This record gives sequence, structure tokens and C-alpha cells, in this order.
Amino acid sequence: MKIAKASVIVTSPGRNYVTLKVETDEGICGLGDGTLNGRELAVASYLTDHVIPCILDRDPFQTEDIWQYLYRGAYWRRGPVTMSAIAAVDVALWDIKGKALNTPVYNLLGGKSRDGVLVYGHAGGKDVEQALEDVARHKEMGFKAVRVQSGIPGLAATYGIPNASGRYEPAERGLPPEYEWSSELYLRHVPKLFARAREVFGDELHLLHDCHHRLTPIEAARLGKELEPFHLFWMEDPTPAELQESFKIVREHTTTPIAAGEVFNSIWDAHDLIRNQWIDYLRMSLVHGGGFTAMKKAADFAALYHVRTGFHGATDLSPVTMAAALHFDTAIHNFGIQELMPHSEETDRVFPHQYAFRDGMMVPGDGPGLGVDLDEKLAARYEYQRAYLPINRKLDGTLTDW
Ligand code: KDG
Ligand code: MG
Repeated sequence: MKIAKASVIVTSPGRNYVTLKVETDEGICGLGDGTLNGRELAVASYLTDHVIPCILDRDPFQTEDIWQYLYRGAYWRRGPVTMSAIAAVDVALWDIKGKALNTPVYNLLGGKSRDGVLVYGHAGGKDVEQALEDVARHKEMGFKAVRVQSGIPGLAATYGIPNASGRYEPAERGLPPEYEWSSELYLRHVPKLFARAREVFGDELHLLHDCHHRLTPIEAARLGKELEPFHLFWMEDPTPAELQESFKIVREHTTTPIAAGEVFNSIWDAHDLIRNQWIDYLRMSLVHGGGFTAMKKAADFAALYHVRTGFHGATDLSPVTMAAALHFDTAIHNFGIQELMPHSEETDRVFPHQYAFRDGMMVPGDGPGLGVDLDEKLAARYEYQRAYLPINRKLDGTLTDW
């Protein structure tokens, strides 16, 4: 079997997605996601102008060789644009392999290690009580794990708070919106949020929180310590991770579990974090981390150090990535949890899929390949719209991490 054709489909059913469709000479099609929030067209061009010409006529079963060809063969290594493009190819080829062998992708990755994948949903509100109402709503839907974010007194808006329509979607059309930030106000508030959450919901429900890279290491250490009585499942991205040894400071001060990695695009971004056991959960995703071929190695490496996966699953990762993640989560041994931020109905119509939510868990479906399609006619109705993630400024105007 040979790769006969590959094309990039950019669609915007509420938000932008970049999808690679690979077709073989035997009529099998595979899909891969190459969406990079706010930088979508860079990946589309990387695929169309540089990658697709190199994969034609190759054997789609040779996922390892093709991955190495696109990674080592480019000479320029890593980076989110490159790795998302490589992931799009890799995931599409695994989809093809599954379809050619008439088996779900999880069977190619080790088979079922579990019956369902534990997922966490996003609850948020403009104040503590609204956030808790949203937690209650998630509990009613069946979630066993919920991430909780709330507005911060003194700040006009912050990360993770749903808008009037009840949804939270960080990328906005037009130029990047600007938000304000104060670590001082945030640190004063968050322990109160979780004290109240435990008071209302008791000990059973898993509670998570995303610091979204905004704290210094010592601030993150203080937060982790103050959250200890509330037994969080994790504290996410407590501090930016370019300097991996920053996490040593956080780790040495607190037993609150730590998750990091949604912005990483290579295992090398997490090498020190994992081998020093400074994190508990690796948040990389199949799309930005280079696909199944790369992430299987990353997960196996993490397993040696008691680090489990907790893959990124925000709405800016398309249903193709969600399907791929669920196959991966079903198969690997050191799975921890999967993020689930449900896509809009419009997006789900463009990408019909087999995966489903049942009683706090997700299942990938047992059909061949990934079990996700792309309705190209419908996709063509939603033209690309430029959109950006916000930027953040401290109260004195200094640009800071969003
Ligand atoms: O594109 C950025 C989003 O994916 C990110 O802000 C979401 O932090 C996020 C999360 O944990 O889902
Ligand atoms: Mg996050």
C-alpha cells in the first residue's frame, strides 16, 4: 500500500481546526489533527508546502521511519509548528493502519488496559459560589473529576471563566485581547475557593486547578502548600517550565501533585521534570507532541519515574486528537486522567465520531482506526477566521504570562 494523496482542510466551526487527510492507493483514508491555537495557518503551510511532497508514495505502515524522516530529515528540530505537522501525519497513518487491519488503534498500541478513560471537566464561575454551581452541574452530568477556576476579586477577568453563553473559549477573533493579572490577589483567593469546594462536595470528588503558568516557583510552592488540606488531584502548570529546575523549588515545598506540559512539543521539554520526579502528570498532547510515535516513547519514559499521563484536551485540539488520545489512554499502562472540554455541536457535526462519554468516563469506540470522520462539505462552509489567545499584563502594565 502507498500514500497516494494528502490534503489539508482548514475549517472554523466556531473555532479554527487544521486537519490532514491522507489517502492510499487502496482507497483507505486517515485523518490527523495539526491545529495550533492562534498559529493555525503556519502548520497548514508547513504541511502543504514542505511535508506532503515528501510523504507521497511511501508505505503508510512505516510510521517509525516516516516520523524520523520528518523529524531528523528536516534538520531543524522541535518547535510547535513542526511537531504539530509531524503529529498530523503520524496520527493519520495510525488511523490508516487500524483501518487496513480492521482494528481500533488501541489494539495497535498494546490493547485495552482499562474499560474506560477517567476524564475531568471544566467548572468555572465569576465568583466562588458560581464556580461551585458549575461543579454541581458537572457532578450531575456524571463527572468524577472537575477542574475548578473562579474569578478573582479585584481583577476584571481571568483564565477559565465561562462567558454569558456558559462556554469558555480562550481564543478570540480579531487581535489578541488583553487581560490583567495580579499573583497577589490570586494567591489570596484560591485557597478560599477550594476550602469552600471541599466543604460543599466532601472528599469523594477529584478536584483539579490550573495556574496557567502565572506564578513564580516560590509563589507556586506557597499555593501548593496552602492547598494541601483540600487534597487536589493536581495543581497544573504552577510556573512556566522553560527552566525545568524551577519545579524543584515547588516540589520541595509541597505534596500537592503537579501536572505540566500542555505547551511542550518534545520529550526533551520534560526530560528533567520526569527524571527528577518533579512532576506527577505529563500534560503533553498527541497533536503538539508529535503524534503516537513520539508520545508512546514519552509515556514509556515517564512510566519509569512514576509519572502518569494527563493529556491536554481543550477545545482547540480537534475531535481527531480527542479520538487519538482516547485510544492512547485506553492502551497505555501509566494513564492518569484525560482532560475533556466538550466541543461545540457545530464542531461535532463537522467531525462525526464514535467516542462517547459515560458515567464520568470516555470510551474511544471499537470500530477500525480512530473512529472519527470529517464531513468535508460541511467543513467548507466554515471559513478560517484569524483568532488569537489573549495576552496578560500586571496591574502596572508589565506584560506577563497568560
Ligand atoms: O490554546 C490554549 C488552551 O488550550 C489552554 O489555555 C487550555 O490551559 C488549558 C487547559 O488546561 O485546558
Ligand atoms: Mg492548562
